[in-house]
Amino acid sequence: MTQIRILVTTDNHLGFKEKEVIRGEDSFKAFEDILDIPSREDVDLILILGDLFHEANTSLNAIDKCMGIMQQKTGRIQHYENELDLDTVDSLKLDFNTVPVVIIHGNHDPPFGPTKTGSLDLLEKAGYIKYLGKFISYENLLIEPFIIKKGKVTIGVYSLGHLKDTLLNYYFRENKIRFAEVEGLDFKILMIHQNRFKGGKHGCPAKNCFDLSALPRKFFDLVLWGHEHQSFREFMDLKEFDVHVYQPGSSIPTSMSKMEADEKHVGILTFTKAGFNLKPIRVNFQRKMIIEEVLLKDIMSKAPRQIGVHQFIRNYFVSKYGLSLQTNPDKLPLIRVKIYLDESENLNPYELELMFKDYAANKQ
Ligand SMILES: [Mn+2]
Repeated sequence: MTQIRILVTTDNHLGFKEKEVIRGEDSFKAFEDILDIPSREDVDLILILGDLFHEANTSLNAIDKCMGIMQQKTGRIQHYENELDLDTVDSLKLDFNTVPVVIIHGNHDPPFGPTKTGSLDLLEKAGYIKYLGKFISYENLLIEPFIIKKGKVTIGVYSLGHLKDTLLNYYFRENKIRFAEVEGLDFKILMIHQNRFKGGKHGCPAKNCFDLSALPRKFFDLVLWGHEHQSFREFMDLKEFDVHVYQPGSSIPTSMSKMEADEKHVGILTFTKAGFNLKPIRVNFQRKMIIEEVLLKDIMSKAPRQIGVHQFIRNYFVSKYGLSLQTNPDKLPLIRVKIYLDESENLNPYELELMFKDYAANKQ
């Protein structure tokens, strides 16, 4: 039975904190781990849902490292138009062991300037990726699917690179964006990179987000959602919108929050003529993230008199989380501790930062 196996990843944020000594390589290490998966898992194709790069004005370092990793792991492929026939993909390969990579841009790596050029255009010209979802105008836009075929299975991938949520909602509301109906598709999927509605007071979103009800009803079998960093291991069944969503989440954390502290995953979607399923895979390279809030009063009640308050706070967290001095800086965790003080209490933040210097990968 024919199977199409697709690795889905997003928000790799290559170049994030690239100037820092300890975690400058984190984004590249996680990406390298992810691109090692296809050789183990018999993957036909990789989809990246935006924010491959952390900066639109991508540094040469980030582009160079990204190309270096792709050269080794996914290789290059000849230019292909609107269809990729996986049965004949071998004839398109420019390098040994190539896995095609299909991508949209996110809010961090959009095309910009008068010529609307971005780093993804560079990668595409070099043969490393197929770049979808970039449009010059959204006035009366008919989005055609990118067709992926293998044996008897045909998937239509509709793509929409990041656009401001309010603007995108406006275009949909005014019926300016439509999706082309194509005969013979077994599955229709949509790749987007937007804020997702996560509830709010009286059904009103707390911040701008893409209005899912704008999508045509029962049109898509699956929406692949980039931009949201929380990593999910299962499909979300959004009943009110009649759609299944898969949100792999970012491959590295770019903020110190509880939502980002969870383990990071990518997913492998397996399509057969009969349906599809998801296998989450943990990203190998990831730092432990410790986030805690304490009242100074509470922890100091256990402190012996002769020890300084800053030192005591450090010792408290060192023993609570089993922190240790590491010979391998990759093993250092990310630490964010909030300490609440009474009016009578005082702490020196610089002194505290110094105390944790050798125990944490992050500077602030
Ligand atoms: Mn984003």
